[in-house]
Amino acid sequence: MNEIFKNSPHRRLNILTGEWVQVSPHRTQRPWQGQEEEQAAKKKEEYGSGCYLCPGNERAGGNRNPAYGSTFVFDNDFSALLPDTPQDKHNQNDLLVAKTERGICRVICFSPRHNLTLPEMSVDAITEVVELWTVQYEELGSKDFINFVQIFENKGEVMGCSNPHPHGQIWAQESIPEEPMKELVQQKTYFEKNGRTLLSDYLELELKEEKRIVVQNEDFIVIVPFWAFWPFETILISRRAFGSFSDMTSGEKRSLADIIKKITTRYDNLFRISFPYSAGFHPSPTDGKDHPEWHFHMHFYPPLLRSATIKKFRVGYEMLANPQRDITAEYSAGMLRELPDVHYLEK
Ligand code: H2U
Ligand code: ZN
Repeated sequence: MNEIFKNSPHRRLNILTGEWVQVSPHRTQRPWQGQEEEQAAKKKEEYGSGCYLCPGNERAGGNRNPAYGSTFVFDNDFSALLPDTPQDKHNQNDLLVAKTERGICRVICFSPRHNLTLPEMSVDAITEVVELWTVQYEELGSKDFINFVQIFENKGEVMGCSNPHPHGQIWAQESIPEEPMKELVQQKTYFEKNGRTLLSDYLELELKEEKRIVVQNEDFIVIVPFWAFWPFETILISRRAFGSFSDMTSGEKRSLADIIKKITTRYDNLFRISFPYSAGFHPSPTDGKDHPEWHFHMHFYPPLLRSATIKKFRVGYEMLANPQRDITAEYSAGMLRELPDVHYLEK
């Protein structure tokens, strides 16, 4: 890429969604401030008596958790989607359009220990979480009316996470939701034209250029995507082109656990805090069709910009016109790449 792009306003195409991001690198001529507003790391208790996710405790809905020893999954007590919704459609002059939506929402506890987060868990323990995601993807995806299984984690209060106990969610539903739908269109178009998955060709280019790669292992690579919108956004892509959890070998499952530990550790090390984000997988749809175009990946969308407390706001121009960022993807990738693999709390 020409030097012009280093210092001049430009737009970058998100090839997975077909949408553009405005990049304004000239605004970051000011040097990196790097404040480390270290939040007093109060060590939380291993068990929270008031926590609705801890083993043996009662949840808000009145159900009681078993004394689970590793992972635990339950139907969300306040599910946004319900499996037995009666089916109906509404259309008034193509102006007022609605349809009912069936689905299932679940909550997954990653560990019985209240005071852990993914980067603080062992690769073995994270592998158990990967196994559970696989079982859930398969069980929910095999249901007739479930065409997409969205697995995700909200981490940190700024991301609206309601409880520090390590957990994630699953929303499985009838429709393919908006983000995966855009990715389906883009990946399909590319595959039909080139006979290869969009992300394998993208990965090949990134491996050649190297400047946006954060960390990699035998089976997965984490990149700050060329089109990143969030300051420290990353995408985790499998080296091998496969579609979902069901296609992973046991070696790849362990590798996935390993790379998740590596990227989340770097995130925590960046500002020396438990780094907030929303992250989730995009596996192939479970609509009963073949998806040779679909390439398994995971997105991390962290809201922080310059320190533990300075967050990027999606306001003004971004709400009304277009997503925008200042620091380039290359710059963010460099910062994350230079951080150690060992968690700052682990000495
Ligand atoms: P977060 O991942 O954003 O923290 O959300 C936690 C979910 O847990 C939320 O969807 C559910 C909420 O409905 N929940 C239960 O199912 N049972 C409870 O006792 C409290 C929270
Ligand atoms: Zn807890």
